[in-house]
Amino acid sequence: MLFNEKVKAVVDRFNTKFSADSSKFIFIIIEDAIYMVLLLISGFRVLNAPCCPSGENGQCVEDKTACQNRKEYVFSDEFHPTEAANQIIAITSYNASNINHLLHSTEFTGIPAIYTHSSSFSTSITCSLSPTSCTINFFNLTRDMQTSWLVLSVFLLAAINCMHGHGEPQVPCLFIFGDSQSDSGNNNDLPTSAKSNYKPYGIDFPEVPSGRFTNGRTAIDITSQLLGFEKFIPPYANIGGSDILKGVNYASGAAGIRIETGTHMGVDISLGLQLANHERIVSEIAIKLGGYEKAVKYLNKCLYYVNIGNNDYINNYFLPNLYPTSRIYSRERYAQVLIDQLSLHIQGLHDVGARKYIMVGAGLIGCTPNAIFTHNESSCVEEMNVAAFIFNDKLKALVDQFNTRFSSDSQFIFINSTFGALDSSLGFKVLDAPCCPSERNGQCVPNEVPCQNRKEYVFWDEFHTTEAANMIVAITSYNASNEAFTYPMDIQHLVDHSPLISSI
Ligand SMILES: *[C@@H]1O[C@H](CO)[C@@H](O)[C@H](O)[C@H]1NC(C)=O
Ligand SMILES: *[C@@H]1O[C@H](CO)[C@@H](O)[C@H](O)[C@H]1NC(C)=O
Ligand SMILES: *[C@@H]1O[C@H](CO)[C@@H](O)[C@H](O)[C@H]1NC(C)=O
Ligand SMILES: *[C@@H]1O[C@H](CO)[C@@H](O)[C@H](O)[C@H]1NC(C)=O
Ligand SMILES: CC(=O)N[C@H]1CO[C@H](CO)[C@@H](O)[C@@H]1O
Repeated sequence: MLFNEKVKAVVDRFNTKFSADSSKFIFIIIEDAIYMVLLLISGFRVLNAPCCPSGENGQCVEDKTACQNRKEYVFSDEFHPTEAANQIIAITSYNASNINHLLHSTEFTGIPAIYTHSSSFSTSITCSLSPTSCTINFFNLTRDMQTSWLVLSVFLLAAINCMHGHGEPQVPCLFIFGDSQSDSGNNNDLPTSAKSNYKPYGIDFPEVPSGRFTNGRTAIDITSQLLGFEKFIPPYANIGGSDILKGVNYASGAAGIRIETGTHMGVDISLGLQLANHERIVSEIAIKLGGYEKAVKYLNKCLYYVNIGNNDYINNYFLPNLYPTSRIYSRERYAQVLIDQLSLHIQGLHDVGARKYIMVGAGLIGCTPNAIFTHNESSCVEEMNVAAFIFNDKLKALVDQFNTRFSSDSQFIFINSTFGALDSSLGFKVLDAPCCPSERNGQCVPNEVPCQNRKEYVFWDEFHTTEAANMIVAITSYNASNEAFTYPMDIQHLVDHSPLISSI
């Protein structure tokens, strides 16, 4: 930066000195943050790893095969940008107005639709080539653009982290508990119909269909990228050669807090079993680190993401022909039973070192295309949404209770998944129909061609959201200003928060 300032001064000086003979000097600098925003919305996915296997000197190893998806990589080797990244630099250097053009272009992947109506953003971007006041201008958005604002500020944040973090995530490890919203392959080899390792699932994911129940990345995948993890957290079922010290994903499609939830589709891994799997991983970590106490101390620093409960409604309570719970419990009572059981499991997690928790509430389960179709209604099924609201109120209260009880060593946050509509203000056009042709069970029909304009759909299949919707959720959970969405703080602040760690 010091160097750049001096170069700029030299350019000014030469332009004055040689003004008589029509010499002209220009100075090109794109602010890191702006550059990163451009990269992100242009569809780059890998920001801090090289495309080619690189040697000690940072250059490509001779004759090794490079990555296939080169347009998604910013770096070709450990130092040099890819052609795709060069293109962004060249285009914007040639004509700075092209920055605006890029931000509004539909040819690019990413989620540019979000930006189409934030006009004050686009004006401010133009000024970025003289990087002084731009960040201030980002804040000049009207109230009804608040969500876009959140999205923008986080992009910037992610950008800055990527630029300065260089591979070190903001937390050393992330453990994931949940259902199909977070599953990344744990159900692939289970005898169940609740699996998604077939096309068109994963059509926008770099590899083959991995077992994610969406077209691309899940919300927690994106969150992990915002946190600076280079690789996705591996599924428990296929840890392979992964580094379990960075975390494990235990989430299982169809699973719930209750053990019987979702079992009409086959076997799943309910929250209790996910916890048992975690205990096994903790033992392995203890072996690696040389003792249980050392392991617990390490595990204190990790993030624990718990996103479960939707299936206890969708694949239990609201299937009265298959499960008796709705005859046994009122909605109020059922929510309490779920929260009591969740509370016990969290206590178990705390016992093995968990200190920083992200507790995600139930979503608008009455607004899934499946709920609307099967109830033969034209809009959301209110009865289901009300059940989710009751559950969420109790979950938020549980977060308060834990924050009080463990105030000396732990921090819990609650994420309100019913907050904020994913609607046309964010560029979504289809809110109530799935992008992929779906089967009676609500999942995509194998090998059918899905919709082209996937960024305009909230739903991928009849239950699960698209990567575009997941992106909004992840970004707003990461940096939000509204207590109705993240309570009492967002993920970014949770990461920074340091309770008196290391109490065993
Ligand atoms: C610069 O780009 C903008 C938007 O893409 C375009 O309207 C304008 O004509 C271009 N200017 C020049 C000098 O090429
Ligand atoms: C900020 O917004 C106000 C109100 O819309 C507008 O008058 C002003 O010109 C904007 N400032 C910038 C720098 O865009
Ligand atoms: C759905 O509702 C419409 C109008 O109320 C009715 O005509 C139709 O038969 C219903 N379909 C099913 C499958 O229940
Ligand atoms: C979640 O957000 C919705 C919509 O803003 C709000 O009605 C509800 O009270 C919130 N729930 C909690 C538990 O904060
Ligand atoms: C880096 C960044 O964008 N952080 C923002 C997160 O959101 C808060 C408002 O809630 C802003 O003040 C921060 O600047």
